[in-house]
Amino acid sequence: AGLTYPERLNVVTELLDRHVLEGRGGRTAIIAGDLRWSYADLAEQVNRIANVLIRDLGMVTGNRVLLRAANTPMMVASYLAVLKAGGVVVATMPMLRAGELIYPIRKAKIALALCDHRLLGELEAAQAQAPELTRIVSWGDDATGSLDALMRQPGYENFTAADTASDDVCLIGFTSGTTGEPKGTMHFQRDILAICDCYGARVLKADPEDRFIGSPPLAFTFGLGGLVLFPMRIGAAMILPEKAGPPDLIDAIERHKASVVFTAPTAYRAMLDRLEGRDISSLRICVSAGEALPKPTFDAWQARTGLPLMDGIGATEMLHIFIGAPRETIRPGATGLPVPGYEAKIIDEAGVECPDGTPGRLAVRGPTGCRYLADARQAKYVLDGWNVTGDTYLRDADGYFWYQARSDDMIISAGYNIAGPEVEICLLTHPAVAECGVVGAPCPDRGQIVKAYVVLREGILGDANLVKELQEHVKAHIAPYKYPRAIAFVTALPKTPTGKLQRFALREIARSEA
Ligand code: 3UK
Repeated sequence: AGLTYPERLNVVTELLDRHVLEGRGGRTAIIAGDLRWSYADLAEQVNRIANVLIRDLGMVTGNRVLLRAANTPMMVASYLAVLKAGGVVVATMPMLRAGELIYPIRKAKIALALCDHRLLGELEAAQAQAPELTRIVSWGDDATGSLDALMRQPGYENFTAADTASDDVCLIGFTSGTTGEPKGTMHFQRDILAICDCYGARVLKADPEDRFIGSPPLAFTFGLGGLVLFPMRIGAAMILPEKAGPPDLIDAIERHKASVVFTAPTAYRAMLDRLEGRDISSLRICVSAGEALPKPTFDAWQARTGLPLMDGIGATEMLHIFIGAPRETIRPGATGLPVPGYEAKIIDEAGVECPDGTPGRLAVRGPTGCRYLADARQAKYVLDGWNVTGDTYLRDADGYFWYQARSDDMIISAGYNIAGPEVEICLLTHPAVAECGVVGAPCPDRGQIVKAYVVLREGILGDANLVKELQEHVKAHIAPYKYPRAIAFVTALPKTPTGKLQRFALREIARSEA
């Protein structure tokens, strides 16, 4: 994809300052409720924060800075300010508790944090147990010594970008750690441009008049790319709703005429149930990532909006999406093709490439991955430059990649290998089912049985008849041995902070219920 960047590169010069220098400073960068920041406004806020970092807080190039905030304009400005000052961003999900904040602080030895004052409590509680964190500066309450007050100092409106190398580490993204301690994945200044120039330019293909919106937190690289980097690379606007649950997302799409949306399959399903009488016709590009996109969800969204959902698999390790398909080449049910600039392959247990059509482990190589921060697991998950994912996939004869399951989510029942997601997809085609999670439950006879946890649509009662009906539904549509022998009706499913179904938590529940 022709990705050569100069040896010295500060990504904020390219993403932000260039727009101002080239006369696009008046374009809208951020829309948040009634607030509008032009590119010039944003550039000034970034400069002010960068000056505070260097002049008041003693940050030097290469220092790591923890950020803690929801998706707000100040979060965006702080993020870019750390990059412009040559620091390393460690952004944390707003919903993390003190106990979860300690790990990244200690692992990355972070001395300085910037924090929205509304989220200070948990960070201060973490600090009590992580003495490496010596300084927390908050914003939003305009207190003495707050970031707001420091930013207003005279002469702070200009700032010269740190002279960073294109391969200086500039962000550490922590994985959600569903399979052990979180892993810190390190990314370079140039990686940030690379995702814009690969996925953004070649697959997403948005334009400067687009208005981007979505729900993933900016601390999750899915949100960072989709809501901040992709729009900025082309001078488009980002909409940052105060809340980002499905009803708020619909409100904000309608109010601000959003045209590009980034969210997870669950949110698309939840939005579908709430579109009655709403006008979301401003949308033209809808990206789904974070979890497998079931074909029934693709079909329902297309039937309702006329738009295909653009599936894409990404990972914190790779920074963003590395398999997806441009709108004109989408194959419903498949994740897509390697994003230009990336290579993907399917390997067996021995690391040998599988023939087309045979499921195996997905491995990926490209410009943006993958280096872990001080982690012995590098040797296990990065082989010869290939990042070995935890996903089972197959490639068809045309080169499209089809998701099967997380490798540890395969259910083995009476000798049959059953992919939980396949059963979930089938259950989702039943009109009573809103959400579901399918896992293996221990069984003395069969080793495991297929057990489904089902959230029903509003107003539907889960009884023995419905259990029977759902089981018959599965048997009628996929191989009968895959049917869920046990079905439990629940009001909600366990999710990670990044919105993924926690199948391991369901497995625990299934084990305790067995
Ligand atoms: C799963 C998918 C099937 C898959 C992410 C877009 O999700 C992101 O990063 P994480 O590190 O998780 C990675 C894992 O999530 N997954 C993501 N997308 C899909 N599975 N189909 C999909 N479309 O198990 C993968 O290994 O949290 C997504 C952009 C940036 C990201 N960090």
